[in-house]
Amino acid sequence: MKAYKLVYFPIKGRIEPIRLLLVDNNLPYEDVNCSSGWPDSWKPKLAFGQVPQLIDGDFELVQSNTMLRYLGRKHDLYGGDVKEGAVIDMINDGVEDYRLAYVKLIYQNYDAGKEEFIAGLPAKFQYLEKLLKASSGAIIKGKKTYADYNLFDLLDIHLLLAPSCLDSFPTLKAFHEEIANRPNIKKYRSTDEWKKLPVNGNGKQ
Ligand code: 0HH
Repeated sequence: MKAYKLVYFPIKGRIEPIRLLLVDNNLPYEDVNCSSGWPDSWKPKLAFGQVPQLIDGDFELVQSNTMLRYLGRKHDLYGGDVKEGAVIDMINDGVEDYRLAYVKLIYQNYDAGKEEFIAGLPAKFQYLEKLLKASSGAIIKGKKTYADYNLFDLLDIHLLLAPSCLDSFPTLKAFHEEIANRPNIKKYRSTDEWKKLPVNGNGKQ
C-alpha cells in the first residue's frame, strides 16, 4: 500500500493521534516537514491555510478530526453501525473541546493558568470515565475506533502536564495503559526521535 503523507511542523501537536492510528494499524506513512518555506510556499496551497494535512495519493485533506474520520471510514475504525459511529463522533467531539482548552492554556496562559487548569481536570475527566466505564473500558466495546487514538493522546498530554491527573479515574488510566502497551505503539514511542519531538510549538507541555 502507498504511504500516506502527513504534512506538519516537527512537533506532536495535532498530528500525533493520526500517527498513532497509522502506527497501530500497520499503515505506512511519511512525515513532511512544512517548517521550511512556511508560510509562503505552503499556506496558499492549504484549504484553510493551516496544517496538519493528509495526502492520500492525489487526495488532499486538512482539519485533523476530518482526517481521523476519513482514516476511520477507510480502515474500519468507525464502529459497526450508524449508532456506534455517532457515539464515536460524540466522544471525539468531546476530546476536541478538551484539546482546545489545553491548547489555549499552552499557547496563551501557561504560567498564570496552569494551576487552575489542573484543578479543573477532574470535573472534565469524570465524564470520560463514565462513558468508557459504561462500555467495558472502551469507546466501543471490543472494537478499535479512530477516536481511541485521539482520546489516548489527549490523556497522554494531560499526564505530561499533571502526572497524577488520572489517579482517580481507573477506567481512563487502564485505557491509556492498554493503548500505550500495544506492540507497535510501544515501539514507536520508545525511540529517541519520538522522545525528543516536542509536544507543542512553544516548548511548553
Ligand atoms: N482546526 C484545525 C485542525 O484541527 C486547526 C489547525 C491548526 O491550528 O487541524 N493548525 C496550526 C498548527 S497546529 C497552524 O497551521 C499548532 C502548532 C503551532 C506550532 C507551530 C510552530 C512549530 C515550530 C516547530 N498554524 C499556522 C497558521 O495558522 O498560520
